[in-house]
Amino acid sequence: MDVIEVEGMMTKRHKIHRLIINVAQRYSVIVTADKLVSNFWVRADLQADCFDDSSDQIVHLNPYVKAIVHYEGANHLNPTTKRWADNPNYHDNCIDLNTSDLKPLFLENVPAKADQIIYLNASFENDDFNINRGVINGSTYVIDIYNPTINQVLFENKHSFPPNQNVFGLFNTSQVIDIVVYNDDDGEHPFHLHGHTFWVLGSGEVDTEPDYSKLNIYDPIRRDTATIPAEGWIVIRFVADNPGIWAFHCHIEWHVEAGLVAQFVELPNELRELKPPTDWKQLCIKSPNPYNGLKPQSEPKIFINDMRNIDILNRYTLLGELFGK
Ligand SMILES: [Cu+2]
Repeated sequence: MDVIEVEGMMTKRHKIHRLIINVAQRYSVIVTADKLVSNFWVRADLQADCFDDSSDQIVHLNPYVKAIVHYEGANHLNPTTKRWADNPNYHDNCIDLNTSDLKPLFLENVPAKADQIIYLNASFENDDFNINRGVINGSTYVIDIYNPTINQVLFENKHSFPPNQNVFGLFNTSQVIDIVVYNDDDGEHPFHLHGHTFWVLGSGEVDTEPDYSKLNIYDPIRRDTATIPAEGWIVIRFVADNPGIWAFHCHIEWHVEAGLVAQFVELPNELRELKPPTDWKQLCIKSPNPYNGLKPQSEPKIFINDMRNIDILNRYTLLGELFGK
């Protein structure tokens, strides 16, 4: 099969027989059905080695998912095709498809240098309550459902934000921004940027360092989700020309809840000029809070996707404030 598109960017055809894809990433491929009439296995293997060692659910999970490609006129028996024999160790590398193999179909004018470089260190650490939290530059993001950053910018004209909002970039003018992320964690993280696609100028695995003279600014691919290898790094570039408050976060969903989130405030003056209705503010103030900030009496279960779960986050915030975090 040939890769032809990565997250909205058309690429030159690149032949593969195994597509490595991480959470939130998207590719388009063309499969050429040119074999003799028969049945063929299609395999989707979860790379269990990329999971946290402590996640015992792997034991109960079948990491090999199969389907059948059936040519018209073939029999209705199971295929007998075998998996590809090459690269038997690919499971050990929780990394993206080699970006140097992927080339844009149409060459782009990538800005030659950045106006601003933002350095982010991502890690996981236990907090004072022994809860494992995602941390960026020493700070874990705590969601503020009552007064989110966009409301603070729109309705309060704020230029500085509470430390736990992890606002690591405030771009008042349209600039070329480089984000250099060091992953201090021993697990990989697929980072996703809202509001933009970014050029992937380079990335590296453990025991390597970014070298600006070796980054690809000639023909990098542009995408919106890129894997930062375990204890590795990535350098991405984008033009901050889109008014908004944009999250840059690991797309493993519980890592978001755990706080592995950065925010960028982009062109706040232009954002305010959009003059959104002030009713927006009420949407957040009216968020349900059945406990009124008090300790819950008996609520043993956490219901994922249930509004009560949001309140548990809020409770965490309250505890954090009480203990002066
Ligand atoms: Cu993550």
